[in-house]
Amino acid sequence: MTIGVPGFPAPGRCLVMGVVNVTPDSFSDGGAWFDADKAIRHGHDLIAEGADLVDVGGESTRPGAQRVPLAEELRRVIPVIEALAADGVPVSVDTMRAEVAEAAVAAGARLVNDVSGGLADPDMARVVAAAQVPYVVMHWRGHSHDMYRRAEYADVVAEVRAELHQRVEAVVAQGVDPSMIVLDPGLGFAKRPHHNWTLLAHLGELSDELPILVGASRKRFLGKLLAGPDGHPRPFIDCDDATVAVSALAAAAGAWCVRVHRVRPNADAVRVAAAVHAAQRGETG
Ligand code: PMM
Repeated sequence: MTIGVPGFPAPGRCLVMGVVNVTPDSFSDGGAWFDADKAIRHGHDLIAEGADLVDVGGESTRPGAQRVPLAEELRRVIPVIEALAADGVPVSVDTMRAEVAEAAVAAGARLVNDVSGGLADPDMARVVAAAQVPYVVMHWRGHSHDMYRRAEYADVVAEVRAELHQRVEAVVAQGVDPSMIVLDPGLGFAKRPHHNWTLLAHLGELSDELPILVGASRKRFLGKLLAGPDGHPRPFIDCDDATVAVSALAAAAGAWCVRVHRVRPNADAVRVAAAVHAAQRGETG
């Protein structure tokens, strides 16, 4: 059973979040939408392809990435969020900074997606609580520049679950409404490939009551799985079919939302998963 989130549709299937990276250096789309007009157009295109919301981010979190100054992050994302929201597009903001989240909500963002789960900025939970918008709390162990150093787990599912629940307790203590929280295992963030596969295999065990978002799209662990005979990982751009497979499996496991770069095939995949689920319940389509 998929658990819902206030303010978002409950269409009886996993939702699809389309990615709009307003960055020059994201590993997954390499600066294609760095220009604001292009980013806005891309957001509309993703909605036309079936996205339920678009996630606008101005800071790359690729492994090894350095931080972007606050003013630059604001300059990148706020005009894009403002324009898309004014056109009625449901927008989330992908940021670790409270000031960016606050400005994004004022510009019309309906959800805050924080890959640090509130750890990067002590003011984030307070801002989200005041804004009364849903909040994605992702599993995170530190900034991208050295995150693989922290990819040590004895039991990755138990540790991610416990660390996420500690974050939930912390942000609820700062005023965030528990019914507004979405959990994310943080695939690729301080995780080796086998950690990501294990988390996907046990998605349903991450929480008994909170909705789950999965971000696997174009990530390196997919490229590594699909390495050719020479052992070189498949380039991220050729990992969209594998992303679709993950979306179908995540949706079948009850995920609330998948975060993806190519929307149409992933929107198809979550509909397939929903049709199978309905048939399992004896409902005919
Ligand atoms: N991954 C990236 C960025 N933001 N947000 C959430 N909630 N979950 C993720 O897994 C996630 C994210 C990195 O991917 P990108 O650079 O291709 O956007």
